[in-house]
Amino acid sequence: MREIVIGAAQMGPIQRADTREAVVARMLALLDQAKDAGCQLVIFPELCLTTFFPRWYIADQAEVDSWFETEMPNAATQPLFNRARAHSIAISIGYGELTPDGRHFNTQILTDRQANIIGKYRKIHLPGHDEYDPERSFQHLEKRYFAPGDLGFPVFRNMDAWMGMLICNDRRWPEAYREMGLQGVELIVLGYNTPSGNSQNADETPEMRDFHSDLSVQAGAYQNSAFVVAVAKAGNEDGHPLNGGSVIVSPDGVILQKAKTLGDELLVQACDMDATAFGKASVFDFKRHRRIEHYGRIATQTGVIYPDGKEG
Ligand code: ING
Repeated sequence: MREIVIGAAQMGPIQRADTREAVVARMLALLDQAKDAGCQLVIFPELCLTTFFPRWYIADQAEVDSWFETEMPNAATQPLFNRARAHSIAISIGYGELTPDGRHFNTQILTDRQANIIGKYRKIHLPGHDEYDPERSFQHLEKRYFAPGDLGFPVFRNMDAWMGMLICNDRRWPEAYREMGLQGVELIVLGYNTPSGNSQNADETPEMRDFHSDLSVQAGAYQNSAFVVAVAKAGNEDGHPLNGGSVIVSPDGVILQKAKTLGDELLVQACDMDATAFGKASVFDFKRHRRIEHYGRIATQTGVIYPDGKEG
């Protein structure tokens, strides 16, 4: 039995005018609540220190950079790391990373229970577009503000388990889970900021987008026999609604906990990492069942090429 009591710390909206200090105060409250609930690991959302700024077209690079962190921890987040260490709680947080050599990433880090950063992931699947798009009801400029991640899909040993991270749109791509599944991952943690509407299809409902989020995460968990914890930043940010619906999903793909509000809300679940073993030794025993000689396209072809040779 390798039980980890996991907290999914969903966060409500962060307004463009909110300070990092005000946000960290909310995160500290969630961390204290997690301590009282017996959590040993707490997951915070994607870009959890700021509003979801890719919804805004920002021409001035200095203003864009103001949404990023140049070091982690830093003055604003050091209290969070200190409290996590005091509570002996490992944390995972998402933030905009500006590297010393000027590269911009949508990043998630993972610590051990002494607040040492033991893992970093940089978002690989960047949705949206890179130029202002007047056709859209709102912008989604992740391809403008972030470079694709350059760290692959690493898996880290933490708390006697194999852990990996994804960020938001990554959860829609089965290849992302499988890259970690092939490293024996037992727990995948991810944060997301998912607009409640589709900027290109006014008919798509928040319920449909919640369905697609759960569908993706449940499939990823089941097909790789791993726990998946998906944590939203939710609610109305400056008039732009984000979906909530954070979930903790079992290696069988079952939703064990799901958030009920669009605010700061902690889900808590004791997860036995040994529960991942049966799936990995039976239906998803990759070594016994996979036939990689037939999977060539997945790793060598980017877009659609029809049988008649025409490109999609
Ligand atoms: N947000 C959304 C997400 O992948 C999106 C963008 C929503 C893409 C729905 C496709 C469909 O959840 C981020 N930040 O990736």
